[in-house]
Amino acid sequence: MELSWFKKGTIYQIYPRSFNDSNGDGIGDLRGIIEKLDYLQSLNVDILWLSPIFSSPNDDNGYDISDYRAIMPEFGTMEDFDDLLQKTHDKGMRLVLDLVANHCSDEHMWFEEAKKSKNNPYRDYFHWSKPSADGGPPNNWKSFFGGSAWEYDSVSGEYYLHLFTRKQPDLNWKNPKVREEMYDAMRFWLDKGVDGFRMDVIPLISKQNGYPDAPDVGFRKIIEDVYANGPRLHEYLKEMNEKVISHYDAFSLAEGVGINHENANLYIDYDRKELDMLYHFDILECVIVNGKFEESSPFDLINLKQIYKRWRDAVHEKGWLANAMGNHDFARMVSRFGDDKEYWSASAKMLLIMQATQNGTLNIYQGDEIGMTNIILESVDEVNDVQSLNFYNENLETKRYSNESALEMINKEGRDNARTPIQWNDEVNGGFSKANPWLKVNPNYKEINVAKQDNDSNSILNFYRNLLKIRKQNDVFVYGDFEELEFNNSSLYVYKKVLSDEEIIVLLNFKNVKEKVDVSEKISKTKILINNYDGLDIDGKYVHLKPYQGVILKLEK
Ligand code: TEU
Ligand code: CA
Repeated sequence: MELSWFKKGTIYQIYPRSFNDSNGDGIGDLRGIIEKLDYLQSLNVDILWLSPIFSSPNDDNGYDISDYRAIMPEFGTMEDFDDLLQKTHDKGMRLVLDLVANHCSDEHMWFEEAKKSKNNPYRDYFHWSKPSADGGPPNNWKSFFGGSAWEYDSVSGEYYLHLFTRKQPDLNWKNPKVREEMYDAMRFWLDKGVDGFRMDVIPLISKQNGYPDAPDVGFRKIIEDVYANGPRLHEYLKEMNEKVISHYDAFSLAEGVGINHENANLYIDYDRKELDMLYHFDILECVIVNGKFEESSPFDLINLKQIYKRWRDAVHEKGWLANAMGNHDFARMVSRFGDDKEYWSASAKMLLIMQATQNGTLNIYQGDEIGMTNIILESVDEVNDVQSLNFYNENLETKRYSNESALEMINKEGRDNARTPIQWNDEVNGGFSKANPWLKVNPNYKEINVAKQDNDSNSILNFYRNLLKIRKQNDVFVYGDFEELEFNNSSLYVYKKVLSDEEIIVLLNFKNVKEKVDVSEKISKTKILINNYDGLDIDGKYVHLKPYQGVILKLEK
């Protein structure tokens, strides 16, 4: 097994807009991140991943890039970036950027040129198609953010493809010039010393020939079968690896939209030399049936265990996964999978124990280390996220739900939940900014903030610090073989990890009541390595776990 720095390292995702505002304009920025590097180092994380920091009109908060080699002025300057990179490295951490290669902004020079005429040299940088016979869009493809994926261009009488918003035209990867442009942009950052890329919706870059209609199946299935995994995808990924990534000590992390456990190895099998790792959507979407703001299913622990198992079995020794339960696209982890009220602290810690002991690179999203929770937006005027707004506006027309229900759904699942400013202290705006922030601060900042938890040895924050440190010292967390115990237990997740003579046993209670399990024999020669409560209640042959209790036991030699 190849032991690379990115396997053992913990990734911490920063959403720069919401992280820390250094100049008082209400928007987080690069200097703001520099100010917090000591804090980040104190977390014992190793790799910082920045959501897009490039020039952008911010239709989708930076995921619509208008210049791949320029820093968004709101975030700072290139000097600020160079300084951030240098200081991150000085502290022994790595920095990775977000590569949005599937689409750019409609305000990118390429698109501005392309729409001038059918003969423009940039025309073929994008996907254009004639209207269908009735004058409508060329096919039935839907955008991820609602409505048709095609937008009419009156100048040429053709439609262009945008799988996301109409301000995010999809790039045509069939065009070798597009590929070279993207590789050059990657080299530009890698030459500066950047340590890799998280690759936004990378499975979507190759489109089906002739743009055939999608079958009438759920949206998730359409993504897998039609939008992702296109005919030339792996050729492009190999080329990207061969021409760019392989020349640097840098990794590629795919956002695994549309990747399932059956085709995952095509992306990450070491021998194929395409991508280094991926994070899939099965955990992130385990309660989502077809798509966000639609029907959802209740959380089911056995289902979660099955997902982890089938991915473990599928990629075992062939490739590597990253593990995430939250990011800027989903509601807050503790609100979705834990209990953000009575057992807030215990459940946030328990969820970390689970992720830190699963196979794969641990991926943490900003704010989860202090247990930040979902926010309640009081009216649609407070909503920022384009996905949520599109859903709301579409619903105004279809009237499928009442406006109140639509807002409730946004509050439950919407992306703004994860994007509220980081709560640094109990001062105005949670210490994020002196000015009115671009997105409302969660009013619970007086109770939940970094400063308060910094001084509390029992806090979620100090639990993260401690667990991440222990993880670094115990290779079994990362490389151990996973052995499931009590698989059919729907309240408790119990497993063992073994690496030669190192062994840990993990006991996790996913219920808000006490649960018992008979593992006394197995744990007789162990000592507690980490525990989110004081003490472990062992009575005869049973171990009793408190609500959301999580414990890691280590076999004593
Ligand atoms: O996300 C792609 C993606 O699949 C998400 O749109 C996801 O389906 C959705 O948020 C969950 O309901 C990436 C970025 O992470 C996201 O922020 C961007 O909006 C999107 O690509 C377009 O670049
Ligand atoms: Ca700022």
